[in-house]
Amino acid sequence: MQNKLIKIANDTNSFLKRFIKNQKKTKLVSVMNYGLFPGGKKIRSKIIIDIGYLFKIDYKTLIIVGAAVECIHAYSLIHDDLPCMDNDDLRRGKPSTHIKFGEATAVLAGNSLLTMAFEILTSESLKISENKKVNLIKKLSKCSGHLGIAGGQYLDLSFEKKKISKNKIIDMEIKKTGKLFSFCCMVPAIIKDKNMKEIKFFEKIGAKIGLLFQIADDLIDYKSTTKKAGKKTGKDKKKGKATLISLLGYENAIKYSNKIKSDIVSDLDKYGSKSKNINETLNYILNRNK
Ligand code: GRG
Repeated sequence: MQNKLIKIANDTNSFLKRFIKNQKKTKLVSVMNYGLFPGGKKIRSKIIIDIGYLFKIDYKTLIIVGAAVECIHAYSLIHDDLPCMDNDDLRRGKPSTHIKFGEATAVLAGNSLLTMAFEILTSESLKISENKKVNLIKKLSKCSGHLGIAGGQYLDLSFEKKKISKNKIIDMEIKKTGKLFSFCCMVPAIIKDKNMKEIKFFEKIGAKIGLLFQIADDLIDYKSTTKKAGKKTGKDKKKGKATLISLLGYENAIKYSNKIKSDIVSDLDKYGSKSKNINETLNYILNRNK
């Protein structure tokens, strides 16, 4: 698994470096590079590749769409670390972007990464029809805005230090984290021109993967160390974050995440042995320590 992630990370970063090199150099681009490279685990790209494998989609196409997703993800992390959001000074084992370059510059680099995602999806290097590009952009923009990541982040901040129900926590986590995973899971079905029903099926799989991912992330915050995680841990409790661990307790949150994992595995059972790659990724998500 680790070797596969390293290959995907190398291929994604090579694409992104080439893409940025072909643009005019600006001061802001070096700040964007700081947020993007070497980057994180590339788990979202791995999921695009795994689901793409179910439909035999060309690897390069999937890497390019994954690169766009990684830009949105890097943007969300830069903004998430700002003092007005989660106020974290360490990210991916190095000072957060605003610590290194200042808040205003970090905001602008984040915004520029957001728009770069859409530049990538419209670029000529992505060899799919214009119609499919529009469909990908439609979904990605919806997953990123008030119905998705930004809306989920708003709920996350507004839930701090309040008693929040399980359903509301799940809704917030599916928006904040799950929507980008939903997009990743829908990409292959969109590229293969599948019908709405099948696209919706993958959207739901992505929401479950996102929830699983967020619970694992909360478990890392709860039990791991800053050194291992490359970001500050033990923050959720201090900030009074509404998480499934704070509501259900550590053991029950683990039980719940195992149940979500088995649900996803049985949802994908119909793809037979082709689903072994995505199943391997689910195990990685649950057992990772960073
Ligand atoms: C990005 C549209 C948009 C809006 C910004 C700040 C914000 C609004 C949203 C924050 C979303 C956020 C940070 C969700 C948490 C997701 C999460 C668990 C991130 C960690 O992902 P990993 O572990 O990170 O994949 P690496 O470093 O490995 O890439």
